[in-house]
Amino acid sequence: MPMDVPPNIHHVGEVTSTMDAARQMLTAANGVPFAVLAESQVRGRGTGERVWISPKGNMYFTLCIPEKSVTPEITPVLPLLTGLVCRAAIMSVIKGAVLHLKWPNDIIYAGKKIGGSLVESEGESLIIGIGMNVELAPPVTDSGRASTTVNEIAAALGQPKVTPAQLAELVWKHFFQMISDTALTRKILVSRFDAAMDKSLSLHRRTPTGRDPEELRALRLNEWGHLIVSRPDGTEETLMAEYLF
Ligand code: BT5
Repeated sequence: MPMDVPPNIHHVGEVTSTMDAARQMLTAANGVPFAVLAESQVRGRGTGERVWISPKGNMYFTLCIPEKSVTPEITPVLPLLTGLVCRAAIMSVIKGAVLHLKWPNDIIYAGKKIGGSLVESEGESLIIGIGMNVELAPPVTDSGRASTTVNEIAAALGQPKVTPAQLAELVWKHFFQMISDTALTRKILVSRFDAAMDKSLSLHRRTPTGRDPEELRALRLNEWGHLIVSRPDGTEETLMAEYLF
């Protein structure tokens, strides 16, 4: 995949979810990378069928690429790559902003959530959904972390507002740059994510009804991109697929 794939982004109004909209366009795309950028979603979703609150004003973006565009070594850590891409996109447009990541799929600023990603597949395509709060920080009611927006960071640093379309183009550019980097191994990617993780956050396992009271702290990632956490008693545990608040 060449480094500079020109943006092929379909702008749409309200959709159920850009994941569904992208699936409907897959056959017509015929293996050519494309993305869908929606104004709002009525059934935006997070991982594990959680709700992604999707009012007009934020970025609802789904990128579709042939699975062969990503090396097999990187595919299992695609959520980590996507987080790094989103962080780089925001930091490229808001000078001096320092964003962090929360394993495995959240973009964090000052302890608050700006966005997250969701990786699915269909046939031989990867479908990568990214939600980022650009203008509106919806109140999060399910014991999730408080939210913030890209434009709150811009305002705090005295810089111009960013639009969802501008951010989507930057995500596209950084995504293709990263997957085209032939020097990028899983080990390098994992160590970059590790360096960008906010290790000060108090983490809680999600349970079917809320959150587990045990407070965990991120320590480091192992070479597979799994998270090693410390428990309150100082013991360590490796998490592979758990989702954390
Ligand atoms: C995610 O899931 O963070 C992945 C979000 C992916 C959304 C994009 S938008 C484009 C594409 N189309 C879709 O339908 N989805 C993708 P997860 O880590 O499971 O986080 C979900 C949790 O985040 C919820 O349970 C809430 O606690 C919180 N949340 C929901 N909406 C939020 C928002 N707008 N801002 C901040 N936090 C939010």
